[in-house]
Amino acid sequence: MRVFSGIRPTGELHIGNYLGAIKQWIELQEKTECVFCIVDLHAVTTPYEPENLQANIKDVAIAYLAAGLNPEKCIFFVQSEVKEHTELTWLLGTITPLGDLQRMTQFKEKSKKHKEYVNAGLLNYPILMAADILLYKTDLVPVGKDQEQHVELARTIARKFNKTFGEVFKEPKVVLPKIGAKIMSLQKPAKKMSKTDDPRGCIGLFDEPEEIEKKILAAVTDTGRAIRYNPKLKPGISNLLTIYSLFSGKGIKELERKFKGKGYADFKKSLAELLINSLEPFRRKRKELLQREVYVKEILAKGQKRAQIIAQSTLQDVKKKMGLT
Ligand code: AQP
Repeated sequence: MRVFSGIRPTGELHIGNYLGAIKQWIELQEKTECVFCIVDLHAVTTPYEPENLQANIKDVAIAYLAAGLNPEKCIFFVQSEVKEHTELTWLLGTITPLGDLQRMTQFKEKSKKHKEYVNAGLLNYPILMAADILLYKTDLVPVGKDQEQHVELARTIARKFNKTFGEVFKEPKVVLPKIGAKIMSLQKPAKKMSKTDDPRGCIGLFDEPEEIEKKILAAVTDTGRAIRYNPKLKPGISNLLTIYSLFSGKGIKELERKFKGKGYADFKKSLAELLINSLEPFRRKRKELLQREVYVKEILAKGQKRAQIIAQSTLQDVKKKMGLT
């Protein structure tokens, strides 16, 4: 069984990225072969500052390590350093119907958000993601809910390639966490927590205690007083309960009982304390790693070499089947 997943270096990672994706990765690296990528080529499909990109890549590498990825147990590397990703993207593009790309939710949402930046790269994003996944003959793709549709498309592309040219790819399966697949913004609980949205709606993995407290106390709640899980009627409190449950390991029902008769302020204070304590080891580890730039670079270089061996072999098969060699 091989696992593949990635994160865009578009800003500080948040607890949504952690609960939706990284937390599963950490469990999976103990059980099976894992390949994790910093997907910088995906990051340039939305507006970005070229002068900050290298620093953002380094930040994500440090975040991966600080959150618990173990380079002895998984491969991790920077996407643009393994050229096979872009070559396979081109080849897969020739069998991907335009209509499939145009109906992708993320394309529609990001096109609406960045009206001045609706580029062919944004449209082709899912083909690059399919190439990322299929190059490693991946079985499982642990991601948050927002990426499920893209993994579905990767399956469709794999099937079509195998049928047209002969068997090369596996059909990858998405792995979503049972809870936490979509952590919502603290300010707009109808929208997902996102790196590039309102920073007040998002708890960074390395936020300082004062910031965490301020953001949680200012989180939008709902009418009424009860701490009850009901995403339709009480989206704000339900999102906070989900976060509480995932960081404490306590079930939602247990938390409802614990906070019965208490108000939102008590609940939020307790959640802020829990998050400050839970994220403390991440902050500490990150501070250490910031001093070890050479070590981080070596890990990425080693990851690149290991990833490339697999990627080259798959691309060779693909080109042979397509009559290109
Ligand atoms: N709110 C979320 N809840 C659960 N999972 C989430 N993920 C993202 N947001 C949430 C998961 O994190 C992984 C990495 O995401 P990404 O960086 O590749 O891109 P994204 O989905 O576009 O994340 P952001 O934070 O919203 O970034 P920006 O603002 O740059 O667009 C994925 O597995 C994703 O599902």
